[in-house]
Amino acid sequence: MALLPILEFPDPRLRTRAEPVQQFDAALKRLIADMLQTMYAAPGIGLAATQVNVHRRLLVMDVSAEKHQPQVYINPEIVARDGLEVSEEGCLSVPNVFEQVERAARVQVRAQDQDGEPFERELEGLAAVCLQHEIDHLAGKLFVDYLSGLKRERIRRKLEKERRERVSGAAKPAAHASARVI
Ligand code: GNR
Ligand code: NI
Repeated sequence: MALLPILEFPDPRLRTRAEPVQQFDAALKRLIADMLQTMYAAPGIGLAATQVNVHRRLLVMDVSAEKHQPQVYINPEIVARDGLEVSEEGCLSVPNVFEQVERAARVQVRAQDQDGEPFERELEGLAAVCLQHEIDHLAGKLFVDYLSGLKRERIRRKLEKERRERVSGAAKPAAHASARVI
């Protein structure tokens, strides 16, 4: 298993539309295992393939308290939605940003499992929110797209500043590094 790097807003690769999964093979099972490990390590409650720069229609989630109920959705489609609910969302691709987003309160999803077997499931609460958030990723959409342009620009500037500081901080040796090695 491997931890996969997660793309961060405003990386343009997050805007890619994912293509359907067609091969239910060993490589797909390895990708699912890697995505679950990456999601649990982050830690997050969901992860879409788009976020790890794989542009295929697949996502994983685990909204259980104990984090032992992995769910895998391949080629997911929402076939029915009902009600509206506002809740606070975050995203591993938009670190440390939390904003209110309105979504359908309940959804019915049709998808395939890792062997290609079709199934349908009704979700509500956090699972419904998470699934809609992940399906958006597969269409190149981020939760910040529901905010005002002004708010999104502010978030973009904050993340780009943090990234610049991370990069220059990593390049700079610690003040007493040479004293320590000698
Ligand atoms: O870990 C995550 N938490 C979360 C909280 C509220 C609404 C959606 C999410 S999904 C997010 C992980 C992630 O970025 N998935 O794409
Ligand atoms: Ni996300």
